[in-house]
Amino acid sequence: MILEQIIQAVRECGEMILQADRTQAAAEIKDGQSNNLVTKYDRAVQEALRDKLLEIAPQAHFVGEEEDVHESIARGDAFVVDPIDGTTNFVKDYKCSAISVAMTHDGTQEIGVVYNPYLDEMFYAQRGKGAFCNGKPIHVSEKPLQQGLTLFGSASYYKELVDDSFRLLRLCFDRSMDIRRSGSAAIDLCTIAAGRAELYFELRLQPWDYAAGSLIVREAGGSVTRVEGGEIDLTKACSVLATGTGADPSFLRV
Ligand code: 2AM
Ligand code: CA
Ligand code: CA
Ligand code: CA
Repeated sequence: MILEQIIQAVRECGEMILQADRTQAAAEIKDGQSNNLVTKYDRAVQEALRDKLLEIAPQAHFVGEEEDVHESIARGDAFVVDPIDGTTNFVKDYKCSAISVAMTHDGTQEIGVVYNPYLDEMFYAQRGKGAFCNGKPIHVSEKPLQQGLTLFGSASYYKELVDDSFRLLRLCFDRSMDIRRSGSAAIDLCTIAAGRAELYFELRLQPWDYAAGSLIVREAGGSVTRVEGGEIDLTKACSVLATGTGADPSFLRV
């Protein structure tokens, strides 16, 4: 079964994150931005994933965050991979990062796997077959936001979005019990999928941040759209809003 094979590959690569030599985790700056980091482990995990995943499905395209050129996922099978989601956390040894792998067919997610090696939590979903964490079915929360938690990503690396992010965050803060910020979009999406929080938003993410997690949320019964409404788009960066069944996010759109 391809799902089990992907899970096995991701689990093995999770071990690379846990075993990383902290003295070797020197961060380089990406795209000339001081808060945009990459380490040799981002590249090493991605290379290991590429080898393992293309052995499982040699016909598939491979799209990874640290890849220089991004192939199209529009036709056929493709893997959309974030080797370490939460690189800043990894560099800080904050112990909140994940591996995110989606498999798509003709541009639609068929399989999503997100692994948090620090908690040994393996989240996965197959389209139409429900969502699971470590073998147990998971479901989103039914609670209204007033009895819930808001998760957000600050999109701090897109300066033009910061004012809007914090304006929306304030709206959520006033309507929920409290707010949380993990630093990993993939973990945030799985936190919604597992019913541990009620609403998550971030104003700009890349496809590898949400390709797997968004399928897991939907298969857990939740909703994933853009913040402004409309479908998320796996071919480019977009905003992401994920909710359980009890949270009404319409206040974010006025
Ligand atoms: P990353 O760690 O894989 O880069 C945090 O708000 C979320 O945004 C993380 O999932 C992080 O993924 C993602 N992100 C995307 N671009 C980023 C950047 N330039 N700097 C920091 N986080 C970024
Ligand atoms: Ca990421
Ligand atoms: Ca990453
Ligand atoms: Ca990154």
